[in-house]
Amino acid sequence: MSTCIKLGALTLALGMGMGSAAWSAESLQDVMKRRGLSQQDVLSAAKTYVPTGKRDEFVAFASGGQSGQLIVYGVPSMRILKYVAVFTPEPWQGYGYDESSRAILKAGAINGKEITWGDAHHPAISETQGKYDGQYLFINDKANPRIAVVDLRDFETKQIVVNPVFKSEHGGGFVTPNTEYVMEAAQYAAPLENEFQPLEAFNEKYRGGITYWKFDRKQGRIVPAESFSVELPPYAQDVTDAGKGPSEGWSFTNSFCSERYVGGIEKGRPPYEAGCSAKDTDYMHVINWKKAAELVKQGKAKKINGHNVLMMDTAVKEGILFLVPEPKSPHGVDVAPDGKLIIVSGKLDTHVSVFSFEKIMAAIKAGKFESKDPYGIPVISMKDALQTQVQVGLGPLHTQFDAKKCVAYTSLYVDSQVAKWDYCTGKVLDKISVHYNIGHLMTMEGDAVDPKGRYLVALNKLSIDRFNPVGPLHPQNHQLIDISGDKMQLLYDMPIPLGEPHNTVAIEASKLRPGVRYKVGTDSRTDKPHPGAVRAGEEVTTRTGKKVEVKGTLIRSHITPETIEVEVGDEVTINLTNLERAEDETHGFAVSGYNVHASIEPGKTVAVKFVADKEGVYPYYCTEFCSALHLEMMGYLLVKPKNWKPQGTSAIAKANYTEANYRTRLKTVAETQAVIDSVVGYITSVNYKDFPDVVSMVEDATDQLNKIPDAKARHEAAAAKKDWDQATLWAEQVWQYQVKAADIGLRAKTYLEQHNAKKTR
Ligand code: CUK
Ligand code: CUA
Repeated sequence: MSTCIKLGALTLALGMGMGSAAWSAESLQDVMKRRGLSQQDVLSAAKTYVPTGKRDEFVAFASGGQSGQLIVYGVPSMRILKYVAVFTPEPWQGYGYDESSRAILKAGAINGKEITWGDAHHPAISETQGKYDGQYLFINDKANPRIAVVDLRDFETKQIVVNPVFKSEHGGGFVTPNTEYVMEAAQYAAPLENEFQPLEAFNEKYRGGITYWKFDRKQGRIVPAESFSVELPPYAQDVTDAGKGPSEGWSFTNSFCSERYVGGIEKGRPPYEAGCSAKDTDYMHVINWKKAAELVKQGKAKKINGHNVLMMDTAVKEGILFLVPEPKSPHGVDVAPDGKLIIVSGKLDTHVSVFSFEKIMAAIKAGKFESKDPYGIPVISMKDALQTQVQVGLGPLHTQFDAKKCVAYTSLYVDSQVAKWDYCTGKVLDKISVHYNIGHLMTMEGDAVDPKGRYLVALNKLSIDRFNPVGPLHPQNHQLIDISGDKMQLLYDMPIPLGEPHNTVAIEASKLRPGVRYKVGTDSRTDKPHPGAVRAGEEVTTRTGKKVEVKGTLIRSHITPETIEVEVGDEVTINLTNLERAEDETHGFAVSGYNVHASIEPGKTVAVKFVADKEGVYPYYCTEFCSALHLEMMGYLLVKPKNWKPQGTSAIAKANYTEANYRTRLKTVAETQAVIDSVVGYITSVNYKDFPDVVSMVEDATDQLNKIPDAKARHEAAAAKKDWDQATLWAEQVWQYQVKAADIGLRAKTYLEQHNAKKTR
């Protein structure tokens, strides 16, 4: 009988304990020989390998590029931990398939059109005094100018805001040192108003700009009404960075087409690539954002599309906007940890240019400008702003910093190399080849005021021959490099099967403190109590006109309710609360054929909504393998024809259990109780309270055991009435609760044995 087999398995598992590990007889040398590994390979492996049960020192967040997601992985193991759904629906997390997450995506609609993808480039972790604080993460969408907010307490997207004046952006996701603002610089110029203007009016009507999105840390949300933009010339702004330390209050934004070139290869005009690289220099925009914010408060901004824009003439008049020539078609702009230097790479130059903030300020103070641009913006001469230029190699793009003083790393796209150099002495210290065509690069907390060094990840644009071929579309290749010594050492190639990542940020793992459960009844997308939440025993289905609303619950291993009956054409809302407290006890919820899915983590409440527009029978079920009786975590949505009436004698078929069946169940229950008692006996005989993980397992098991009295009362009441069907099944339910408790108890026992728990009695 199935119950006996299951009970047998429990007893067996209990008796076996940990078992003994069977070690391979092969030695390390044997394995090296068999797999053709060098000493260097083995050393690299030892530097990246994180043994089972151990964790990474750093957690990296890579932008998912066109996938519109965020990729989370550990460093140095390079193990992928999660894809966080941001701009794109993601069914596992229910993102875009339940009501609250749909509302987040809907808020990102442009001109009333829902956009279901994004081109995510730059993730940025929130900062306090220029240090990563691990609370929030921001990421931009280049294609549809938007910024998203991810809360690192639960790694969920909480907000998407649409830029009110840009039609394209790129320099987005970067934060000011106390996360007062999230910066978003435009890219391809367009009229700020939502209107048509011919390309002939490019110089007069097309504009760039930079938006400073106000962030309310307490609410964990961007406040659009307190955000503003600074109007900029149509120079194709690019990457942005915030000043820090002495340069705090200022921001720096590149541009790559100060030629204001308009292409048209189909009309016989040279293409953009020729026209936008014709001049020897472009402009770095130097902006005093602190003062800009004050000017906006004083009412000096113009409302465009209901949004505050500080116009160029105001910015010039108030002395908050300056230009500095930089080598043509630059890409990266990176402020050094001390906030004194700004490092710019010209893609078509072999140098990195190191600008001095002090010199820029001196020129501004002295009113020493070489010219004004066509919009009247003062231009500081390059030589007045430049500290030094260092020849690093071909195609320099982005720069990151080391914990070691003055040490920087610059990616060389054309050379497919990383250059390590000293920005104080101007010396190149080392170079390493990467595979291939590196874009961004990342050191640990490498753009904060206190970089951690240790590792560098090269974000390569091409992987070509690095991995097993998987068709013409190749995986991305993130290469892990050890930078702790004088010479850089390549440790690991990591294929990323989602793209294209542009930038990545990594934080010390200890700074992240994500929760394991929500307060019961929480809407995770608003962080507020969910109106559809109910507690155990309060489950209810109500009808208002053609609207049917279910407020139900989930706990191993049943969904309450198990039947939902509606009439064709009804609008159905199903709210479900996960009553579990246990870590990792997520339930999923799907209804056949209605394109809804929810991921409901412990404590969370989620609603799915649809119109039951076709009569029929629709099973619903839990989609996470949550327990031994997971498959039984199911129910039926019955969509009945209009005015349907039951025909003849209708009753659910009886099982015809006997008193003997009931007694057998009771015997099983008693035997299982003995198993539970023995496990409880072991756990309480050791110092289990010293292990928080075990304490929460014990809590979880207790939750299950606490449900037994109710089921027991029911089987006893049914037995008193000689209703053997009900009596047997409620006794079976008692056993189900026992099995779950025993399962958790055994897990706790194994844990304690593996962690050498000590006998206390
Ligand atoms: S970007 Cu792609 S390599 Cu969007 Cu910062 Cu430089
Ligand atoms: Cu809950 Cu499967």
